[in-house]
Amino acid sequence: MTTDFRTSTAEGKVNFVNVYDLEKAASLVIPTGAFGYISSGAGDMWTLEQNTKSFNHKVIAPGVLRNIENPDQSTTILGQKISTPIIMAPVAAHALANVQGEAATCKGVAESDTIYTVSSYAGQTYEKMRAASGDAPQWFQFYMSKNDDDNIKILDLAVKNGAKAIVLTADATVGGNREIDLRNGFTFPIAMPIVASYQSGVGQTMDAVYKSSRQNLSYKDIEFIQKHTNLPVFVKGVQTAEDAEAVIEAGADGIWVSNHGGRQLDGGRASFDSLEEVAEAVNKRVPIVFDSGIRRAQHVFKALASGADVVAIGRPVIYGLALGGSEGVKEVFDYFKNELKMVMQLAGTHNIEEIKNTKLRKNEYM
Ligand code: PYR
Repeated sequence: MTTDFRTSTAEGKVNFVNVYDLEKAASLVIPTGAFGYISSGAGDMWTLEQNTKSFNHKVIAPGVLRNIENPDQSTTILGQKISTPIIMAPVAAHALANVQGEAATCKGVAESDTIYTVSSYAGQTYEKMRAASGDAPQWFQFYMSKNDDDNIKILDLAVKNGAKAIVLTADATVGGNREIDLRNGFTFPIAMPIVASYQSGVGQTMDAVYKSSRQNLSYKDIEFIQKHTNLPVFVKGVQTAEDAEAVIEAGADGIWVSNHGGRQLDGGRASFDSLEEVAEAVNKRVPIVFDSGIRRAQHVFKALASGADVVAIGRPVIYGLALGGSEGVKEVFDYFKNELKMVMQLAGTHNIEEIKNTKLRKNEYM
């Protein structure tokens, strides 16, 4: 990190009522440029907004008299048992939000007994992240270099550090129109050690960072990653049945439905609106991860009932990190777990399988 960048140093309990309050509080402790980068979306931010609003396109029809005293929200993905169907999404440069950076997030996620996805653009080394997370499960989100020697080195490092899956990010080959970053003149104050062979990070705009990565991604990259890691490969950014079919045909081991948190293609459909179509095409052949727009546990419930096996959250965790370090991160997962327990009870579901088999109804009021 450069010395002139100052951000939160918080560690401890946050005490928030909901994620919207958390975001407001985080905006007061994260410097303007960094908060703009984290919180904003592309262009008019229409897609960013629809990501959360679109959960209202379907409603939950609760079941009653089902003895819902102790619902079980634990689940298994790729053979890994986790305490909740909510995992940590890949997010760049956590030290924008808290000087403790990824290590604190890794600790909070490990204590929440769920999966942490390491970003290619992490601001810390694996040594620091692993020291904080122990051997808790981690996946690695991959932005490919234009150069395959770099790619092999980056994948080797992920394998060496115990990655259980590789997430090939296909929705961010170039930067979205991040107008807030332009207005704030935002550049990264933090280096990116994992991809240092092709990207320094410090002083770079997001656009420059993306341009240094590979634009000509193709179906062949799935096999390339499998061959060099022997690990399952998720393709992240799938939003249509056609793409789901094509990437499964190309050998993908999992699908990650995402529009990159509304940060890329403004005017694109909300991620939740893509999910049912993708899940129907996948037809349980491979697991589905869903992200973009989750702010409440009813959103988690609706995503699972629409075909996701697990969901990933990003910004809410980064706000918890800003306000409370590793404790804040754990508190965000606890918030979602507590709320999901309540939603499961009120909906009359005992476990994740039952949520997945719940038939949501169309919203008749829109
Ligand atoms: C983002 O800014 O959205 C990244 O994925 C790095």
